[in-house]
Amino acid sequence: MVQALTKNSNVLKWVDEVIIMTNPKNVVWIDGSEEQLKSLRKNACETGEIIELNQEKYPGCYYHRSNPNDVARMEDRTFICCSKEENAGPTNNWMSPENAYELGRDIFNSCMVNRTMYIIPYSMGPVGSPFSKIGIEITDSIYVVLNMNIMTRIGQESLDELGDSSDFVRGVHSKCNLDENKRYIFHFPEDNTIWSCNSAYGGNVLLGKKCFALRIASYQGFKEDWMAEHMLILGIENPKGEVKYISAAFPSACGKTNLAMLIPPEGYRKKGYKVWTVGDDIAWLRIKEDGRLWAINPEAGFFGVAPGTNEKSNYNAMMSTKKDTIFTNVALNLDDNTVWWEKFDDNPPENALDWRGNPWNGRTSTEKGAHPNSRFTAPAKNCPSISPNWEAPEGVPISAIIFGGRRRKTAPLVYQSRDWQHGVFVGATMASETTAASSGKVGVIRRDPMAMLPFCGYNMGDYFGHWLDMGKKACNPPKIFHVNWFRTNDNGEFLWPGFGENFRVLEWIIDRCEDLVDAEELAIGYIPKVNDINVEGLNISNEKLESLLTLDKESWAEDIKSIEGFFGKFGDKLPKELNDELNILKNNINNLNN
Ligand code: GTP
Ligand code: SPV
Ligand code: MN
Repeated sequence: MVQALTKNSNVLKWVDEVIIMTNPKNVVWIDGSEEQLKSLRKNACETGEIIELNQEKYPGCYYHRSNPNDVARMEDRTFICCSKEENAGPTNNWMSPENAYELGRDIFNSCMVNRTMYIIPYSMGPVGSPFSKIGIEITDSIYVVLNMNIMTRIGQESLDELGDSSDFVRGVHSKCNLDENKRYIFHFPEDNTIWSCNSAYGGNVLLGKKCFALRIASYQGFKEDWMAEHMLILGIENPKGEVKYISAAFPSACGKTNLAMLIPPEGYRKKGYKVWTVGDDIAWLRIKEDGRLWAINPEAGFFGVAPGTNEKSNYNAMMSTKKDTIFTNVALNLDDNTVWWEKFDDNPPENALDWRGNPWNGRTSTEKGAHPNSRFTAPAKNCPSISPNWEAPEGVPISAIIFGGRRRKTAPLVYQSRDWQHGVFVGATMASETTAASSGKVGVIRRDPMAMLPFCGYNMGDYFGHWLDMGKKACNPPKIFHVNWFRTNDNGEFLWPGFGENFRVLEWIIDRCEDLVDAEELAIGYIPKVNDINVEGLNISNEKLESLLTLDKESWAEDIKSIEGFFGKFGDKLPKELNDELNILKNNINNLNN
């Protein structure tokens, strides 16, 4: 028997159960040492699971291709397994814990014969922070170990932090045979347990991320008075050196990483403005004695969308990937053993392999070299804009919360909610076009409350109630805004330049929080006066800006119908306050005269 890294009997008993179920050839406890990681990398290179990249250009970097049937989260295979179906709610797939455990046991049965089992203890959040939580993931994938090492804090420290406690999230993952028909991601919020089988990709298998830090943690937060949200966290430093923090919830592949690492336009930089990155995907928030919401980033790395990322669009993300990074499903340049993806630069490689591993010529091929959901896993500490407070155990105080999605029309560039309750309504009625981050059709508008539709571990009606409650408990809650970088003209072109220029909108948001700028109160909330968005140095006509800020009665009326349909699903679970807000919106839109 291998030497365990802990004497915690809760851990040892559970590990034994999983060993009996999966029957591995070897068992390895991950202690987090560089020596152990080195030998795992070597091993994975020998089997072809990962490929070592050009170590001069990309020191410490590796390349991985997942099975072509396994390249994104699978929402239709993701289940919340709580005892009562009602508690999973109308937006989640539900399976009873008995059935899910039985099905899972069947699939896991002896699935690790001839394989090595890795036991990864990890902390979500800086080890020792009062916000942080411990998880243990058991997996048969070295790729998972190496990614978890970047995305979380793994190893002995986390076990030491856990001590004798039974308060840890139990994750079991096996690639099994990557059989799509037997692929399941089961969450048991009542047991702090996650079982994932037949996948080896991203959010399905890095169990600390979406499975724990959102689905399980959202339920823990509901029970324990805190919040787990699909949000980036950033700090804006003004020329006086004061930093205000903002968190923002956008659905998958809708711009969180980009906004979190934004570089302000030149005019602002010259004046001394700066953006600091705290997190790019997940925030855990708690109310402190000062009545404010404080947030930590529970992760330690970025699992970012590769295509579209380049030195112009997101310099800080590009720099984050220059060392100790794993690239998944991008193109492999065979000439110099480096990576490439769409919009990486204007110089696609001619002698390359695409994300499927087929020969690919970037100059002549009509196919994409990288999968649209190809990703980099990069350590947060590599990021040039990483905040000096990104690991502060007490978190950072949040001044504003921003919701946003991809909307061709309807939602204006930016607006502010009238108060917390209205802000919760704005979040609860968010909608966005689907993206390649999840399998299924891309570009379809769906309602995605707080960008949490695929990630809420309990009934979303109760989740809305929890949001309302938290606003009542915090005597100084953040102001709530909504943005839309994706409005288009009749030709389908984006009206707003986006990316770094989004800073102009953040400035208005911060000024609103400080009462430094006026606004117009319209049907949906407070909208900027056209002259209050600073467009200095930006080539955008007043006409265009006005069109970004207008409300179209017809499309809002349509949206209201869709909201009514969506809210209808929740029955009694929908908080009355949200219906009140819907009625206000209906009245206001009815009274619009365009
Ligand atoms: P997940 O990691 O899936 O949660 O995604 P994310 O929300 O972090 O999205 P990310 O920042 O990776 O952006 C996804 C896509 O949106 C990329 O292709 C970007 O190029 C594009 N994008 C991001 N910001 C903007 C913007 O301001 N304007 C426009 N037009 N596109 C943007
Ligand atoms: C997302 O889809 O929102 C992601 C990528 O951040 S994954 O980790 O696959 O969920
Ligand atoms: Mn995400």
